[in-house]
Amino acid sequence: MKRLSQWIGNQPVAPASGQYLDDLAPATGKVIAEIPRGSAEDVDAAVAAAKGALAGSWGTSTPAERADLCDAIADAIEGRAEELAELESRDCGKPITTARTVDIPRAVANFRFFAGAVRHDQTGFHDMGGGRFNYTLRRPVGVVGLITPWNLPLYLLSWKTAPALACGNALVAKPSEMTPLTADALAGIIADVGAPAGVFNLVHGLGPEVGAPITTHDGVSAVSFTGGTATGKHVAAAAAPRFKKLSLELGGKNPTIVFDDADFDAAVNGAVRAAFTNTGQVCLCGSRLFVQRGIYDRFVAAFADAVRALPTGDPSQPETRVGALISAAHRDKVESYIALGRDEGKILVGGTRPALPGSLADGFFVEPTVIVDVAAGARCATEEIFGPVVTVHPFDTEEEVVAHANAVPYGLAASVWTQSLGRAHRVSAAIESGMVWVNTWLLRDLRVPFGGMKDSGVGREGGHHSLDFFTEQRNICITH
Ligand code: TXE
Repeated sequence: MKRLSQWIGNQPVAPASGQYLDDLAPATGKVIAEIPRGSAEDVDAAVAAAKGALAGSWGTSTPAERADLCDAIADAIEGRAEELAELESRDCGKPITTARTVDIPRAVANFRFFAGAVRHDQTGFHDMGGGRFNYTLRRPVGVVGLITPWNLPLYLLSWKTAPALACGNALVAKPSEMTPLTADALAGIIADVGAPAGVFNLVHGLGPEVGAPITTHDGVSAVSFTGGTATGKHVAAAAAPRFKKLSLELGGKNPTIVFDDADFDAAVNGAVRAAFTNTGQVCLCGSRLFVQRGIYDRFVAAFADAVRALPTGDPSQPETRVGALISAAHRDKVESYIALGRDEGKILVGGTRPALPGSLADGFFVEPTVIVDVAAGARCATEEIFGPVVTVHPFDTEEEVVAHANAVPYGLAASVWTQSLGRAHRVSAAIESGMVWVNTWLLRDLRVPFGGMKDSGVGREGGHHSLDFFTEQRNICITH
């Protein structure tokens, strides 16, 4: 059994508490590792190491040097891609194919992208005439706290680590206690490729015991958090009175909207992908499917057939599309919504646990589930479930479906399927969400603003938005 360490100043160290927590494999329910039960003392040590890095050579590093470091990290992740994909799949219960094709390649891309971003960055120059002008410097924020969830562990940790490092900050990162393995590997990689000690520190442990001390620590100047909306409220309340920069990427209850002029087969495939990628555990998943009345019956039949055909079960098998849920507690939550769906509507597909052989029998699996004949305002259709469950609703008009789309507290993402150019623009502009995909879903360009509105979060990351978040822009006004 692997026992992990904290990583402080490039060294693996034991937690001050001397205590460890179990890390389970969701596909079997078995303990696969022990992780340090971190505490405020470990966070203090990590912040001190980070400050030490900023006071040393890292504090005067150039963008080109930091870009080279990010490229070296990308190369090292790429060199260990298969090993990391297996770790991620085992730790999350996610299909190995998802880990191989989405999680790990994206971690590589994040480091390469932000290496390029700081190499090519330009800052402002404002000429007032008459020998008066302004120029803007970017400077690192300082010590930055990164708090990340369990659904896309390395993907999201690297999405924050890469720009934060490229901008010259020193980091204190806290991965989810449920998925620590690839974060541990990343800390080792960053030390191995020669990052100065203290630039990247990793503190494992529980949210209230490690995450909370990061958000309240006076030495931490900015916090980037991805996780649940309820936790995001705690993080915001802790960070606001201390005037920390804050980026919050929270939950979603995203609509997939299919008009009767859509490319039918593409829309069916897109709606399946949107609902069930990563076993429905992506904040961007389309868990509310609205289908225009003229094609509703035909669409629901084809959609249900496609969902029944999704290979569900052993995450280590390359053909598996739907794996395990992250934990027994999360499966209980998902099943409570399926029970609610049975009362509020009708279960058309799934709704039960799959019968799986051997050690998988103790895993946290639920069949991909489709709920129909349910009001658009029902609880199972408006509250975040974060599992392989989708509700399907007919609609008649654009106005009606936009009203449904906007009638939830969340505003993260949407996908709209139509061949009408005018309708695509009208509906996309009317939906209250940070991102809308038209005739596709989860097609990502790392330059664009990524984030949500309403209860889905505050702030944007991606491209120069990440550079803006992870730097302080300082304007210098000069006359001569
Ligand atoms: O997330 P948490 P959980 C949603 C999804 C899910 C729900 C809860 O609906 O069912 O959130 O998931 C750390 N101060 N999403 O409970 O608790 C925690 O240790 C500081 C959406 O796993 O928000 C972990 O590292 N940090 C989401 C991180 O916060 C705290 C992805 C996220 O955990 C803390 C995951 C505290 N007081 C879940 N308490 C998405 N947007 O993709 C916990 N943490």
